[in-house]
Amino acid sequence: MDAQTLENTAKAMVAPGKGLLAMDESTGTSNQRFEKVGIPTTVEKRREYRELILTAPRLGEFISGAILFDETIRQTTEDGKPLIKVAIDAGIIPGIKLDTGAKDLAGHPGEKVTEGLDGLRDRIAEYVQMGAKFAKWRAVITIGKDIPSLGCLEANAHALSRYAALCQEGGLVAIVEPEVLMDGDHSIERCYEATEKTLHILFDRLYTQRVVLEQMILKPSMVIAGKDCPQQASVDVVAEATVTCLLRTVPAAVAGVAFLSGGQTNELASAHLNAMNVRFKDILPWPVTFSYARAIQQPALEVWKGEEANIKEAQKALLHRARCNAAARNGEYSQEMESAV
Ligand code: 5MM
Repeated sequence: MDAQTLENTAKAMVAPGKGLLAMDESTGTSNQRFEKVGIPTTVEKRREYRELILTAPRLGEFISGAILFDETIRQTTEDGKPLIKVAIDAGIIPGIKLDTGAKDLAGHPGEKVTEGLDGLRDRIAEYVQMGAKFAKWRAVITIGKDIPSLGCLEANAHALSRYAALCQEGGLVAIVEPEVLMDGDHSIERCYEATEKTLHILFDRLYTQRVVLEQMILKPSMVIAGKDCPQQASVDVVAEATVTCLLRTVPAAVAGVAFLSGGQTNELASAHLNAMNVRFKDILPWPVTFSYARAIQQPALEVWKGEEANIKEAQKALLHRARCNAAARNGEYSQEMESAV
């Protein structure tokens, strides 16, 4: 794969007015989300749901790429069309989750390291053969008493960098996702410190592993107070803290920044992204967009409930969030858009 092709793919993933749809929930996560709304946790229901998403009319107007799970990339629509082909025909670039999950980090109670490096070169070759153009790997960083530790940050940065280098060697754009979790009652200041340290160490390791920054997308969490913190910062404060943190840590050569939503409400995830693009558009060195899972999918899942009769309404709900976030990518989102469903 030549360098220019990877750079072009990365640019297309963060194109104006578009962002990424994360639909790569592993079976366990998908089951948890289905159970909450009473949907049977079967392979067939997951297939139906992913078909509902990828066949949503006009999705490709707002979604540049979709991150798929291994099960999904091998599935077809009810009438036999490969789901990856459905994405491509809708103008959506197909990507694949490559990590195999976050596991307990030995010697570091309460912390995780993401696994999946063994055999990765061969898995990449298979997914490239199937038509994937980019990949994703997520590291999980927890804020708590005396954590995150240096050991956790270094182990995850090492794995993310090895993964990204293998992707580029094999012909995939790498989405590098270090997620600082919102779980807990920590302040926005603590989140800032943890995120800054995470990103400093990560970009040091990406350099060491010779990862080409122009061929990767950073998928960070926003700098935000923990879910249980009584003092939640305003939209403007979150936007400013996040942009400040990224400007201090993320090289300008990175192809783009695509945030995860991390458990924020749908509307706040849109509002925060919008505020960054409105207030800092003149100084952001990279395109700043979304790579949301819950903040795009959740309303659709709740409308669908696993019933065929609800598919069209669920697709409308999905498209609404995709449209709101695509507007936020351009700094054109407004609260009024929420009532225009
Ligand atoms: C879709 O969820 C992804 C992780 O799934 P597993 O934990 O099941 O492996 C996750 O990486 C997701 O892509 C991002 O965190 C974005 O999701 P949110 O919901 O935070 O926007």
